[in-house]
Parts: sequence; C-alpha cells; structure tokens
Amino acid sequence: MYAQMIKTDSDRVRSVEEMSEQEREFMARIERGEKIEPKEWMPEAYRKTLIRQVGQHAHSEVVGQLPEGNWITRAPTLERKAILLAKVQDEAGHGLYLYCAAETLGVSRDELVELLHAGKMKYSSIFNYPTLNWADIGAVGWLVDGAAIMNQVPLQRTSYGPYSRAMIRICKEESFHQRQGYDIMMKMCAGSPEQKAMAQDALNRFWYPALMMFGPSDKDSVHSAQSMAWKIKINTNDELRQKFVDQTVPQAKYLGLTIPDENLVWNEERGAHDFSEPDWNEFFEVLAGNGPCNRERLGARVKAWEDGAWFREGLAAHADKQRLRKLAA
Ligand code: BYC
Repeated sequence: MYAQMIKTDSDRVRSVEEMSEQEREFMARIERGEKIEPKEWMPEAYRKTLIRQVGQHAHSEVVGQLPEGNWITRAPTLERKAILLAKVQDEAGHGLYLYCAAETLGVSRDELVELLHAGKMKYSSIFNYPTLNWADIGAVGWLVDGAAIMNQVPLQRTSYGPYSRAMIRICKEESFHQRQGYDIMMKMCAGSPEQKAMAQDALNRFWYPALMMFGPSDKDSVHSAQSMAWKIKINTNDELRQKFVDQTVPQAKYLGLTIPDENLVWNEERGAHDFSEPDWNEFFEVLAGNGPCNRERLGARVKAWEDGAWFREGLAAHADKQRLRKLAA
C-alpha cells in the first residue's frame, strides 16, 4: 500500500529513442564501465538520484552512531570499550567521506543536513530500533554491519567515481566492524546460559530489521530499475537480501543460535535458502517516521547540530580571518 504511494513517474527507465544524443553517449560510457567524474556531463535525474542515495547513505552512517554510542560508557571491559569507540568513530568518518562525495554533485553538506532534520531525507530504517543490552551491540555488528557490507561491496563498482572510491575505504573498515560484532556474539554464546539467551534474544529482535535494510522487495522498489540501468546500483534489493541470508545462516549455526524463521530451509533446486519476508507494513511505518526510535534519533541529531552552532561559527570566523590575511598579503 505504502509502496504505491511513493512510486513516481520519473523512475521509469527511458528508451534509447527517448534519449538525447548526449544521453546516449553517457549510457555508452556507463555500459563500457567508465567512471563518471564530478565535472563531466550527466543527466539531471542521474545527479538527483545520486544525491538522494549518497546523502541518505551519509545520514545513515551518522545516525547509525547513536544506537552503538549509547553503549560506549557501559561496555563490559576496557578492551571492548576501546573497540566500540573506534568503530563509532569510523562511522563518523564514513559519514564525512559520503557527504564529501555528495558535495561533488553540487549540494552542500549543510543543505543535506537541513533536509534530514526537516524529515525530507531518509536514513536507514535499522537505526530506528533500540539497543537494549550488550548482546544487541554484538547483533548490530554481526547483522547490521554484515548487511551493510553485503550492500556496499558491489557499490565499490558503482558508476560515479567519488562514491565508488568512498565505498572502497568504507568496506575495508566495515569488515572489522562485522568481525567485532561476531566476536561479541561468540563470547556470549560460549558464556553462561543467561548470556546465550541474551544473544538469541538479540538475534530474534534484529533479524527482520536487518533483512529490511536491503529495501523493499523488487516488485515494490521504485528506483532499482533506473539505478541499475545507470549502474548506480549493481544488484537488486532481493538479490542482496538472499545473499545475506545464505551467508548468515551458517554463521548462526556456528554460534548455536536459531534464526527466528520457521520457513527457513535450504532449497536444493535453487541452491539458496527459502525464508520468510519481513513485515513490509512495519518497514513502511518505520519509513513514515513511526518506528520505535524515529523521534529520539532525529531529536538527538537536531540537538547535536544546535549545540554545535558555536563551534561552526568559530570555524567560519577563523576561515574568514585567514581569507582576509591572504588577500592582504
Ligand atoms: N531504510 O526504490 P528503493 C550502515 C527507501 S549505514 C530507509 O528500493 P533504492 C551502518 C528508499 O530510499 C547503511 N529507507 O530505493 C552505519 C526509497 O525512498 P525515497 C546505509 C529505505 O534507493 C553505522 C524507497 O524506500 N546503506 O551500514 O533504489 C553503523 C524505495 O526503495 C530503505 C546505504 O545507504 C531502508 N532500509 O534502494 C553500522 C547503502 N530501503 O528515497 C552500519 C546505499 C529503501 O524515494 N543505498 N528505502 O524517498 C542503497 O543501496 C539503496 O539506496 C537502498 C534502497 C538499497 C537502501
């Protein structure tokens, strides 16, 4: 129902006959696997799609710091605290690479942040779920970063140069993030029965939200066809979701945990697992701002932005002074 509401006509893939000469040349470059660089000609809709995706991706990295940042002061050991701190700082860095990539498309970081704060741009649905205990930090690293890698590895080959290069750096760090999460899960599963039960409970709560990270099913995806024609996206949402399930099932087995899906079974014919789809009504409710933590997450970002105003003003004043000095020299 919601999916239909957000479908737009501009996402229709244009036929070769409908394209201008310039667009046809652009498509030929895409098909040859050439990267498109900032100052080169690109269709306006390609630029807008990239601003939307890269901007949302940047926002996700920054908002994604909140559920984990929440546990830095309560990490169980000094070592775990240092690891989590490094991971959360990495996410801030990912946000910066991505905002920089978006800026090369002619939008400023301030404009993007304003759109996020006004609720006009999205961030990943996953960060609207709470992290209730330490096992959740394990589940986030294992499943959320695991899903992120599955999505981001192909994006290293995306057609827009700056986005592709940002992805290469980000993927290197995401692998460490996924490993640290899985390591927490291994420790908890080898601990007391209560600790293992916490790990199972975290898996139960994060499984379907992690599957939702890949976006709506292909039949409801608004942008996939056009984004894939432009090689902004390399795979469909369902292809990546399937790969994630196939990769994660043996990892859960190794931990001695059960994936909360009675329909999960290996399908010999397809050479892949059959599994239950997430509750798509819940997904679209979260996108509409009605998830468990939407208000809290956006509220925290707006507060951080407002609290940091004095610092941005100081930086701008310093930059003005430097400029004046250079002009006077
Ligand atoms: N959450 O036509 P579709 C991380 C929206 S950060 C929210 O399939 P598309 C991490 C979609 O935007 C991970 N919204 O769209 C950080 C569209 O709405 P609009 C972030 C979603 O773009 C810190 C509508 O639904 N990763 O890993 O072709 C700590 C229809 O969807 C979601 C990225 O951003 C969602 N899950 O495909 C730990 C990767 N899914 O914009 C970890 C880059 C869909 O028309 N992005 N929507 O209003 C992508 O690969 C693609 O944008 C998506 C969606 C696969 C997410």
